[in-house]
Amino acid sequence: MAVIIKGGTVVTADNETRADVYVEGDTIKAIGPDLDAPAGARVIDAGGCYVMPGGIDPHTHMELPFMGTTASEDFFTGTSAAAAGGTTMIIDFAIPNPGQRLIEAYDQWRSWAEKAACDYSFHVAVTWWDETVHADMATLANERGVNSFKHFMAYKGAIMCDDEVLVNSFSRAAELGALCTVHAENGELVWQLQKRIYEKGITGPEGHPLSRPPEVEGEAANRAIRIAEVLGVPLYLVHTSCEDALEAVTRARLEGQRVFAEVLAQHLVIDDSVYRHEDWNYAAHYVMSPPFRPKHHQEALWRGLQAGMLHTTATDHCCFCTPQKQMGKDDFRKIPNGTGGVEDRMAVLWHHGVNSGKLTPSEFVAVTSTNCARIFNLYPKKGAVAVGADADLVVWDPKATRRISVETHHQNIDFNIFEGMEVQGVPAFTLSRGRVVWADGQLHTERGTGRYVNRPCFAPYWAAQHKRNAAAEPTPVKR
Ligand code: URQ
Ligand code: ZN
Ligand code: ZN
Repeated sequence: MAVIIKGGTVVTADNETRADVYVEGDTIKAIGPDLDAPAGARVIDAGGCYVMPGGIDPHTHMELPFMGTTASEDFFTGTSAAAAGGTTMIIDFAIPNPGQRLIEAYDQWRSWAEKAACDYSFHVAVTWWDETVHADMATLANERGVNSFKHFMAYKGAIMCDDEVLVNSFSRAAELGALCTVHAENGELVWQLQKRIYEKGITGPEGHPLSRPPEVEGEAANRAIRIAEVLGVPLYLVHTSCEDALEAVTRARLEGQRVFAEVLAQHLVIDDSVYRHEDWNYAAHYVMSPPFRPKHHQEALWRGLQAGMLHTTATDHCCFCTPQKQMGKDDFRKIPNGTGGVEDRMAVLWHHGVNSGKLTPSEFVAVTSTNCARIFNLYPKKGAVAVGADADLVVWDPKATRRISVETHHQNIDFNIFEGMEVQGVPAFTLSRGRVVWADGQLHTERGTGRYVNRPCFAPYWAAQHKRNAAAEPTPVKR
């Protein structure tokens, strides 16, 4: 299948150029002014539009088994909704139960993802430790294209890592040339605060943010950063939601430590007033961790994104419908944690980021696609408009408007956290490896056309870094 995208302005993380883009099969074949359309090629008129790399969402949880239920969005509906919003790749998570072989969990998630409609990859969580975990991390890193291992510092009694697991796993990742990622909340503090708040008689969703104040995230962020610093392993903080965690990232980066940080689109525009809504169901739909914060944290997060201390944007798309949220009707601790957003991330960021002047179109491309591709070693296959790159592209119409609503979204959830938000700037066309999967306001996705994407480790670089750290190894005093 050949497609030529004519008359658009190509926007990369580096610049904007008026150019046509010619696609043949899965890849971009030519970029330049006034390209000829070969006979039979589909012609897309991109006049007045931007042509950008398809979005990459580095943080989703399709069909996640969690807190006694399973997320309502599966890999087909979730990647279709992503395509409707201009995202053409997700990085999801294979999360073993404590005691379960990492390889077994990875295989489980791979089988679930075969129905995907756009490309995907997996971070693999380390939720326990013994020699088999040590071995499985090598198999995943060297043979399954996994270069990032996730650690939940929250969720005590379920998938939480203590410092022993963190130190063992971070050390192993350093040897393998892999990246460590963390959900940074002090799980013990959360556990104790939840209990105290519940016993005070606060059982509704308003108890959720009270049990996870910003300090709880700031402590864990700093602890993970310091452990990574001592062990010489690169670190990536997921869903950085508050000033406390951002300050820890900023300090480390200013000292030259290799720390990256992610911010969710929703944490940039939604504040904690949602938890005080009179309707229980409404408030419960915003129960996710870390929670939504007081407004001043959003202003700090926008500054962090502009300053390059936050590198990627994501959604942590983890959907639970109202009946599922009501599992916590009498106890906020039992409300399944998670919100949707994979379809709305790019439009929300364009409207509140580019239209407001906070981000240039190139910076928008960097934080929605290219930085993620570079950090997770996908670039330039992904995250680029370049000859030879995968033809994951979005034709972005900066004038078109949309009112975000559960009535019109393609996500498999009965609520939209951005309900009623008017945005200007939406995808007119989305291509997934050369297939037009979104056009004229209609989805054209097909089950199973998505492919798993290998992400090789950074062994050469990190091995050198590791050797450099090793050079500083102390030697015994001869006595
Ligand atoms: O913690 C996560 O990232 C998963 C379990 C989704 N839920 C959430 O509240 N963020
Ligand atoms: Zn998390
Ligand atoms: Zn998550």
